Amino acid sequence: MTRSIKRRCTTIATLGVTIGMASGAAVSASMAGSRGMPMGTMPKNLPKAGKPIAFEAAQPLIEYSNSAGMRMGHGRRKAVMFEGRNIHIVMVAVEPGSPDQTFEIHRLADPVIAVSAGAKITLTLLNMDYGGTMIHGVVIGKAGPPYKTIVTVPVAGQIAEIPLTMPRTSQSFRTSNYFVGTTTFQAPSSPGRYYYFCQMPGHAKSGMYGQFVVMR
Ligand SMILES: [Cu+2]
Repeated sequence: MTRSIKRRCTTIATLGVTIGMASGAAVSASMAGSRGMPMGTMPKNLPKAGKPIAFEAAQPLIEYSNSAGMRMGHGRRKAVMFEGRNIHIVMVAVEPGSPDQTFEIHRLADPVIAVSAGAKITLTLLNMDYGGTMIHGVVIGKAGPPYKTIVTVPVAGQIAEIPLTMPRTSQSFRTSNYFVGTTTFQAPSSPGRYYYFCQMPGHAKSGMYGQFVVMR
């Protein structure tokens, strides 16, 4: 085992403990399975908030979301880890085929997101949902479940917020336009557990949230 792989396994084992994974061995095995995955390229010019984009413009964001970071874990113990000082995360709100009121990364619904402490993070939300009330945003802070119907923001320990974004404009995915929100923030300098959730009334309460873990 090379030193860099050993270091990485240690990091992941630490994270595994943090998020309650069964064993270091299981974590290492799942890590091995995700190595060498092709990674999408982050589009250079992000769409402006409130300006709808076409399906063709949404595609690169979806591809990036499905490939960036290291996917770990199985079943309910699912996580996507982002290492480094400069991190770009794209979350999709209700990717096609996903359950209602969920966030997707790597097509995992509401995975644990793990980032390096102190990293500069650009977080982008692409809303692929459809329907009048399927408005979604993201808040990251210390406030965890259970959530009330209305979660007043800012919450305790809030570190990031993407304002509510509108649902896609038509039933058909190909002819629809999509709304995107982006924010940039710095991850806390010390390890800790935070939560990301949707601030649209009722959504976090219905399960639209996940853990946001700051690693060493
Ligand atoms: Cu929502």
